[in-house]
Amino acid sequence: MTMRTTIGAWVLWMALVPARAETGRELWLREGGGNPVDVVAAGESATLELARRELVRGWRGKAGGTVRLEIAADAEVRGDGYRLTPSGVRARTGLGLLYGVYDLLSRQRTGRPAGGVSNPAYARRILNHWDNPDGTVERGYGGRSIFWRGGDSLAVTDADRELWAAYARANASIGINGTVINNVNAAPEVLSAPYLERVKAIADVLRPWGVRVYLSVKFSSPAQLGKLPTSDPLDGRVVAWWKERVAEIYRRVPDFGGFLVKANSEGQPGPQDFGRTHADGANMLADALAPHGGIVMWRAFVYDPEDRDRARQAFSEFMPLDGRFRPNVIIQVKNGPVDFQPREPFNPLFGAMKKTAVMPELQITQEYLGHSIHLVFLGPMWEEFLQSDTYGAGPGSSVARATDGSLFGHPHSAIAGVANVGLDANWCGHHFAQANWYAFGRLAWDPGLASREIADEWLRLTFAPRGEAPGGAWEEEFLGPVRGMMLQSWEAAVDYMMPLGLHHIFAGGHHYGPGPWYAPKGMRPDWTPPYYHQADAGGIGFDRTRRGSDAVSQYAEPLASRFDDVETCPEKYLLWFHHLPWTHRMKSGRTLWDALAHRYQSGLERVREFQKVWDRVEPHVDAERFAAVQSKLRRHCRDAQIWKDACLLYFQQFSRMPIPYELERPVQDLEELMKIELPWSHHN
Ligand code: GCW
Repeated sequence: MTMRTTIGAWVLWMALVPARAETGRELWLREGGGNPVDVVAAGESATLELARRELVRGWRGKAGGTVRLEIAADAEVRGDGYRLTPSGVRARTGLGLLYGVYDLLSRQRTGRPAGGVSNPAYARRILNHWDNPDGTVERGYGGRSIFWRGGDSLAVTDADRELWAAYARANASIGINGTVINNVNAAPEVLSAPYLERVKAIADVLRPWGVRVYLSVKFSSPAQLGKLPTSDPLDGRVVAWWKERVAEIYRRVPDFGGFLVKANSEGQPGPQDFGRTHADGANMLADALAPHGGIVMWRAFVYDPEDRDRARQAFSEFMPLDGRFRPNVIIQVKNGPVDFQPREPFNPLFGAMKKTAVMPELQITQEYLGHSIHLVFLGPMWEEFLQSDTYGAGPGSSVARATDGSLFGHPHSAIAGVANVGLDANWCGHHFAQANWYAFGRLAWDPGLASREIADEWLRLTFAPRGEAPGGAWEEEFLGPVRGMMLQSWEAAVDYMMPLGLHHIFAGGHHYGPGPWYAPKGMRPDWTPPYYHQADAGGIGFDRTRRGSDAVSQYAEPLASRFDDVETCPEKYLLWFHHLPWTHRMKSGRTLWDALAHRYQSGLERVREFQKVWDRVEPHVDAERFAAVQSKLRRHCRDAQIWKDACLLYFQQFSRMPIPYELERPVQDLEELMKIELPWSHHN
C-alpha cells in the first residue's frame, strides 16, 4: 500500500537535493549510491512520508529489496524507540519509524550490522539556541541566526522554510526532538504577536520531523511587554497575563514544548526581585503551561557576587528547594559547577536533587574551547561527565542514570545542548564542529555510547568516499589517524589551556585567548581569572577543601573525602579543589610547576601532531574541506602556542622556577601577549 504524497513536503524535499561540491552543507547525510527499494507502509502521515522518502533516497541495501515500515505495539519498544527487524522497522509512532530508518541507513553506510531494539534514554533531546531577534548569536561561531533576521524582517520566506527543513532533518537523523529557538538572555518581544507568527511558521516546518519548538522567556515580560506594574509571580494579574500568553502560543503551536528560563542570573530578572523563590517563579509558569502539556526548564546557572565560591552557588540555592517544584518543571543544570569550562568535575546537584527532575545542559558551541577555530571533539568530555558516578543513590549512580529517569522516577526527562549552528555554509564554522552536534544527538539518545564509536560513525558518514562502502585503505589511512586525532583533541585543549584543574583563566569578553592576568579595576572578582587560579608566591589553585570554601562537601561520599584529600583527588581536578605550593610533588615525582609546564608543552605538541595527521590524509579528502581544516589547524597551532607561552610566563612570575630545561622555551614575550586585544574575537 502506498501513501499519499504530501505536496508541501515534496517541495521542501526538492529544495534539499544537494549540490555535489563538498561544502559541508550536507553534514553527515551525504548523498550517493542509493539502490532501488520498495517501501511498504501502512497508514499515512507527514512523518511516515518522510521516512519513506529517506529510504528511497538513501537505500544501500539489496537493489530491489523491500522494506516494511510497521506501526505496532512491541513490549520492548518505548516512546519513539524502534526495532530493526529482518524486514524493516517496527515502532509505536511514525517518528519512531523515521528514527529507525535513519539508523538503518546509517548502519548501511558505516557497515555496522542492523538489528534489535533502540529506545531513547532521555524523552526530550533539545538544542538551545542563544539566538537574538537581531540575528546575532550569543557565543555563536557558525554565522548568524538561522531563525531570526534582525530589523523588522519577521516575514517568512521560502528560503527560510528550506533552511529550517534542512535543519530539522539533520536533527531528526540523530534523534533530537526539540529546539529552543531564542537566547536564554531573552527579549520580551518574542511573546508578541508578530514574533509568535514566525514561531508558528518555524514549528510548522519542524513538526513532521518530530522537532518541537520551545521558547526562552524573560521573567519581567508581564511588566515590559504587558505593561503591568509588576512581574511578581504571586500577583494575580501576572498569573493571568502568563496564562493568556501561553494560550496565545498554543493557539498557534498546539504541540509547543514549553519555556526555558534564565532568572536571577547575570542580571536577568527573576522571582527573587519580588522576594519570591525560584520555585515560586517556576511553578507559576508551570501552572500556566500544564493544561496544554507544556514544561518549564528552569536554569540553575546562578551565582551571587557575594558568595565566597561561585562553584557552590547552584547547589546552595537549589538544594533547599528540592521537592518544591511542580511535576512539569525540570531544573536545567550545566555539566560543571562553574561554567562550561574546558574541564570541570560534575555539578554536585546531579544525583543530589532527587525529588525534582534535573536535566544536564551541555555546551556544543565552543565558547571556552576555541570557538570554531580549534579542532576539539567534545564526545570524550561528555562521556566523562555522563559516566561520572555521583553516588547519589549509592555506587553506580552515574550522571546519566541520575537524570534519564533510571534512578529517580519523574514524569519528564530531558537533556539540552547549546547549539553551534548558524548560517555558515557548513552550519558550524569548522567542519569538525559538526561532529559535536552529531555527538550531542547520539548521546542524548544513548548516553552509554562511547565517544570512540561516535567519532567512528561520524567520520564514516561525513568523509567516506561518496557512494562507496568505506573500507581498506581508507580505513587504515584516513579513519584510524583522524579518529585518533579527534579522540585526543579535547585532552589536548585542556592541556594547552587549563591543565590539572585550572579553570576560567580566559581573557574577558571573548573567552577565546588566555588572560590569567585579566582583572580590570572594579570588576566583580568572580569575573576575573585571579579569583579562580589564586596564584601567588605560595602556590596555585582554588582551595575548595573542608579547610577552604568546603565545596567538596556538596558531593556525596566517598567523593567528598576523595576530592578533599590531596592524595586521593584525581590529578585532573587537582587545582580545582586544592591550593598547592609550586613545589608540591605530583604522582610522577615532578614538582607541580614542572608538571604544569609539561602539560602545556604536551598540549601544544599534540596540536602540531594534528597538523601532520591532517596533511597526511590529503589524498583521502576533497580539496575544499581539506584546505579549510588545514587552515584552521594552522591558526589552532599558533593560538595553542600563545596559550602555553602566556600562561607559563605569567605563572612563572609567582613560581620563580625555571621552565624545565628539556622543554621548548617560550617564543613570545609576556608583555606582548598581554597587549593582544581581540584578534581572536572574529568567528572565523
Ligand atoms: O557561559 C556564559 C556565557 C554567557 C551565557 C551564560 C549563560 C547566555 O558567557 O554568554 O549567556 O553563560 O549560560 O546564561
